[in-house]
Amino acid sequence: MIEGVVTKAYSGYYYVQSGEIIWTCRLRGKFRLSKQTVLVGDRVRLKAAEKNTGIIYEVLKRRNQLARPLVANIDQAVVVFAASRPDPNLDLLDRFLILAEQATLKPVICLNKVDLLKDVQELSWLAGYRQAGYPVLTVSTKTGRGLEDLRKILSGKISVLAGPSGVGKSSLLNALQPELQLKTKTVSTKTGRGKHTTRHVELIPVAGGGLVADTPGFSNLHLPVIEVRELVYYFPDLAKYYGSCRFNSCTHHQEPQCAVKKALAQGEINPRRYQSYLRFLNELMEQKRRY
Ligand SMILES: Nc1nc2c(ncn2[C@@H]2O[C@H](COP(=O)(O)OP(=O)(O)OP(=O)(O)O)[C@@H](O)[C@H]2O)c(=O)[nH]1
Ligand SMILES: [Mg+2]
Ligand SMILES: [Zn+2]
Repeated sequence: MIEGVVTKAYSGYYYVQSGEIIWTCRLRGKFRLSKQTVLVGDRVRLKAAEKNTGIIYEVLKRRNQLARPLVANIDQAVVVFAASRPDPNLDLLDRFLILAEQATLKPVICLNKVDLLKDVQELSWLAGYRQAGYPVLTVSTKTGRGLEDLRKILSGKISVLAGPSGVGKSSLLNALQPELQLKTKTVSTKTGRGKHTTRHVELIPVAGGGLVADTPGFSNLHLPVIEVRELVYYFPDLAKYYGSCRFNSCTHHQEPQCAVKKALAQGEINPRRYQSYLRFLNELMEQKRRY
């Protein structure tokens, strides 16, 4: 048996990298029966057939699994937004951070297209994420700014580039490795949105070691099923305080002597992040009422 990593899954075929060879594989029949899914990033065992084709017999235990984009065994999630065209959707960013925390991934925030700004300092919301402890990169494929930082972050790890359509995920990989020639498309001038150019998740080797997944953009994210009282754990900037709330059952909304609200009042928590927390709290309560 040969062991390798699934780098792409496409109309019933699985591409498995083992050393220098990419094996084009089908699944053994029992997978279809057991409905077990095979994801990009999965480590698998395959039996070789002719001309670098094979049959996948076994999927090894997953270390983690990210819900959107759907990938397994990732070391790091880099969430990409554009400074402009399309404008950053911070609600979507906060949702993605929750999905990443749920998969026990440490997210890195990458703001691309900073060449479209007069001054990065004007983005006060970025500081809120730095304050929350997330690493933030400001980059541009047009000017080359920050690309070395991105290269360093990707090197030697298995990473996923996630984010809305049109923010420049594929462009960033092309800028780091021009030989990739990944397809990119201009953002629609009418709607200001991307055109969903990348259609499949694909793990790509990074020069100097590591793999990075280019992925299709998303425009909405559902919150995972989380207990209302546990939501705070997914906000590291709020979670620092909740241990000192008066009530164990505190949801940090209307309860008296809430340490989170006290920190907010003292300017230690970014108000925008707290608003996201309340919005998601509401959404989880709605979810619970419906089911
Ligand atoms: N001004 C500017 N434009 C950029 C930059 N990076 C990418 N673009 C443009 O943004 C558009 C979208 O880029 P893509 O790389 O296709 O975006 P994507 O995130 O891969 O989009 P999907 O594959 O649809 O998810 C292209 O027209 C790029 O030329 C940048 O740093 N500055
Ligand atoms: Mg793309
Ligand atoms: Zn509280």
